[in-house]
Amino acid sequence: MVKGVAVLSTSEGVSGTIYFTQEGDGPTTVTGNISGLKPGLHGFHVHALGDTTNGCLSTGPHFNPAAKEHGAPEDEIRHAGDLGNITAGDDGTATFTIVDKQIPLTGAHSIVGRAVVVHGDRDDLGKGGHELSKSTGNAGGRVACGIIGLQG
Ligand SMILES: [Cu+2]
Ligand SMILES: [Zn+2]
Repeated sequence: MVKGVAVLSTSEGVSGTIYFTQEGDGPTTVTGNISGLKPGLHGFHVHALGDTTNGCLSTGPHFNPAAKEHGAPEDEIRHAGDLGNITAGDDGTATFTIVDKQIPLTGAHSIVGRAVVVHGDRDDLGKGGHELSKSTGNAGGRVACGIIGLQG
């Protein structure tokens, strides 16, 4: 079992911790608890870089080793980092579990050392018809992010 963790940091009052586990070559399970969000849906992605020198802006685009267009987690055509949306309740807290096969913690396409990013708006999953739909899901600003590191 390989484990990872990302502690979110932000300038906008959002906080949370995201945990990752992977057994062998199996899917990765992502569990998180994030507070301080606006109620509703928020795009949630793995971005390519673990660089927060300029806050969440410097984490680069969505992690996309297969050079595909943006999509939904269940789509054939998607970025590896496309984890869809998380939902914050009326209290601004999102608690979630995501199981995904494209975000391993080991190997050539490992997400360790990259970043998780939470967006201000809903990810349209590539289907919104906006000029940004096929690249970012038009999910708005980056309200929180954290670098994915190994956990013991
Ligand atoms: Cu993103
Ligand atoms: Zn994407």
